[in-house]
Amino acid sequence: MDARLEAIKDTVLARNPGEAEFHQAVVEVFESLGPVHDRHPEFLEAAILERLCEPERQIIFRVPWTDDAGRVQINRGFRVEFNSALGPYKGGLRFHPSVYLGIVKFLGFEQIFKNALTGMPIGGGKGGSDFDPRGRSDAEVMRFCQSFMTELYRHIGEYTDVPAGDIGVGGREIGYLFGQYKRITNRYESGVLTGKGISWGGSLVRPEATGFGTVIFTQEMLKTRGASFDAQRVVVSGSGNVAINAIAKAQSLGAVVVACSDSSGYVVDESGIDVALLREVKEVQRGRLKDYAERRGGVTYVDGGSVWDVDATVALPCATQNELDGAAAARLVGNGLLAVGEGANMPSTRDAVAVFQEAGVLFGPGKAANAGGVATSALEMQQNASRDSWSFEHTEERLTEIMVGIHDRCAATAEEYGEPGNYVLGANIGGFVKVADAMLAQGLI
Ligand code: NDP
Ligand code: 2IT
Repeated sequence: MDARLEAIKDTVLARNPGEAEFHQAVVEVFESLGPVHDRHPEFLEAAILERLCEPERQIIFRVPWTDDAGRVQINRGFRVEFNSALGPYKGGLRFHPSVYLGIVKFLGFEQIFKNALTGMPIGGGKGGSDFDPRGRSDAEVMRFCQSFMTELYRHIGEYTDVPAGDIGVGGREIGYLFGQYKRITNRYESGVLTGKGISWGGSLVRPEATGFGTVIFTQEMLKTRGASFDAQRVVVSGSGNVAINAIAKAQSLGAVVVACSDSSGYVVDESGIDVALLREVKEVQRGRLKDYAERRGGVTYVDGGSVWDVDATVALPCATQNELDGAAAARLVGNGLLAVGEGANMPSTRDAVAVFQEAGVLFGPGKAANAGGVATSALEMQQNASRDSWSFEHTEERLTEIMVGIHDRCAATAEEYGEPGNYVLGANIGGFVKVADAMLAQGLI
């Protein structure tokens, strides 16, 4: 790392102790930014990096609620409003027991650059709670969401901060959150949340957008080697919103997705995952992948283990951070891997990224490859602002244009900085310069 940046990085790490994931995200970005500061010493003079690493605002609050047995439960809620240089804070809410400030900050930090890369007018933020929705009734989830919003409502707004979904937060949760916001504020402020239901202000394609976008980005990377998804053997991790829609899109382009996973195990389905059945088991019944395996029949279900043991030509990690380590990356490379498109945020460890890059595997980092979700959220905001709703075809066309644009911008930036094919460098520099320019223009705030 550039020595000037190293000193700033050390200060950032020291003043945010114990936030391992945030440290990882910061270090990865800083490693790309040396050459930018050679060209733009004004960024150093204006302390752009120091300011970027310090969220504009961090909110931590108590979320009390009662479970179905009448017992009082207490969770912790977070919203980190990281950077508003390009637009209102924008980013999802994650409900998962592992959530703590370090996770929310890594996600919010990544979101700044991701949102800049989309070319849409959105700043970066993220939030969530250590609430675990798994095994909770609809009534419990509703009471939790209502309590969460009873604090959050005062911090958000169409022009201020616009949350959406992430792990554990989908259409059901956004519905309860929106209902409570509307009730407290007495405003039908559609643009305050994205990922809404289609009949009450949501956008077509938003549910599919992250997974679809990841595959579109990966397809663009494959094209640079004269390849496509057709006949690729694909492994996807996770079986949630992003994973299911990545599987659907990859298979629609002629790939065979032979495996996917959840936190309990993975399934190998050599004839290709049955997306309709997977949707029914996961989205309608809120079941487990094991249930899919039982209903599908003739497939292998592995309890525990690593889905990355399954050989593939394309890997799409779509579950969670640090789920693919150096050893898994080496196994995948040994098995003939061509490309990785990150549907999740930071799913590959730093070791894994190094293994992929040294082996010449096409590697699309999450902040570029999974930007289709937030980009379509921005399209939802556009539709809300103009009180309009677009067709599926039109919205998907916009998503495709945006993903191809992100790919091309990352590729062109990597080339401009002398490292053609390095999408990590391209994404970090491309996103950073846009935000840094805006921060410079807006003065010391
Ligand atoms: P979902 O809650 O719909 O699905 C998450 C999936 O990942 C589930 O299969 C879950 O398994 C698995 N998973 C979650 N945590 C772990 C863990 N600690 N270990 C192993 N498996 C785990 O979330 P999404 O699909 O929305 O999100 C997946 C990833 O994509 C996240 O990294 C998210 O930040 C990222 N992302 C999401 C976007 C969106 O629009 N939703 C946009 C951009 C990125 P189980 O059910 O067993 O917990
Ligand atoms: O990580 C992400 O980009 C998301 N969870 C989606 C954020 C959004 O505002 O749609």
